[in-house]
Amino acid sequence: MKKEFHINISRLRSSMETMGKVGIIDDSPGRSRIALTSQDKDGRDLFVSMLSSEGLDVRVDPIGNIWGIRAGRTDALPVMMGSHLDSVANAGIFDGSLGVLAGLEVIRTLNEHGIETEKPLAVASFTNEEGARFQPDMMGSMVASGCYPLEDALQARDDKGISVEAALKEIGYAGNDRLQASSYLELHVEQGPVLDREKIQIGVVKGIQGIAWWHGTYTGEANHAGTTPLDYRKDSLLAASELCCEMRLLAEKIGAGALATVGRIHPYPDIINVIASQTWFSLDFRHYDRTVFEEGKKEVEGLVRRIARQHGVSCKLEQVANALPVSFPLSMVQMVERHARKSGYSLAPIVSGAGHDAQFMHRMCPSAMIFVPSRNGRSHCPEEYTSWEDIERGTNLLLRCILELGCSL
Ligand code: HGY
Ligand code: MN
Ligand code: MN
Repeated sequence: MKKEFHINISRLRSSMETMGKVGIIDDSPGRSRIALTSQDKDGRDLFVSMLSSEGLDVRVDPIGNIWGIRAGRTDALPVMMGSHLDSVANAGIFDGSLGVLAGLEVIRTLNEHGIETEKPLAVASFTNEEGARFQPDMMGSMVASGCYPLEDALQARDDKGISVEAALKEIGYAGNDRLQASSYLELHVEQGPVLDREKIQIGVVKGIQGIAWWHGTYTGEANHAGTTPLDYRKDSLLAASELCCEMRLLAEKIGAGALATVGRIHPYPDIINVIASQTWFSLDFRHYDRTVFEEGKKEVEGLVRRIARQHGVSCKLEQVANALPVSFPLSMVQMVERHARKSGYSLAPIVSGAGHDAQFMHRMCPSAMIFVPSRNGRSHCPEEYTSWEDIERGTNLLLRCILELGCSL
């Protein structure tokens, strides 16, 4: 009977807290490792140094995904763990970093106990999961899984017109390796309120909802705020503001968990006494059911056009992300559930509201996710918090599953 062994939570905590210090800008409470910025580079460099000091074979692919490989008895495709190190602005320390550093902790634990596996193991950090600067989000895993052409990704541009290709070269992370895996498992904080509210320790993730993003522009007429009668106005900002409210009403009308968000809105010229001639906005629509997701996208696009007509402004709409809803293979989900039960953890099935790299690794190989609770459901903010006891449970569960997938000897 093999002696049970566990991960080292203080070692994992120290890695998480060290990574959490990377990207603190000025005295903001959060860190910002926006994809392909110097702060992201600092996080990447730290991760590469951690992989190298663990003796892993470090690889980088043409879209900047980084992974370290631990040799197995055979040269089969590796069992991969991972997530992302890029963040939104003013972020917490858990989103993404947990999946990457917990994967490293699993490998450190196996090295410490001299455990061999049939299959090689790997831990990855995917490029631009967040999509905060370059769209689409989950860019690195989309390209690696063949769901998005590398060329299109390299040509994506940020608000300043800088391309992914130029930014990747600037930070020195344009590689030549090819990322492949025989199975993929991602540990992540829930980023929602369910597990924390129900006092459940482990979320057994059945799937991930669909995500659609658009960039839109309303174009009206600049005019004087003090002389232009109301019925003479072609007010792009008023149209975009109505769209914000109508997007919320549309999600309520579709119901069954539909979510619609206007996260960004920029009027031009953005002057107190000028009616905005142009207003740029972003749209985010999500649903877990494929039919509702497809229908909902059409309703969003119809809503944008209807409001343009009502306000006498023209509209331009470009879809910039379209991640379909996925359900993970039953065998993978049942493996997570089985090991969680065996470990005596409370558990519940859950569908992920947030997008994750597993949404695209699922197209490459059998994939699944493990969730741990987010206190008060907060994420994408410095208040993001998960207890170290929850993280220890989640990482030990990741270890048990990896021993099964890797066919430990
Ligand atoms: O938007 C998302 O759900 C992901 O964090 N990119
Ligand atoms: Mn994430
Ligand atoms: Mn995120």
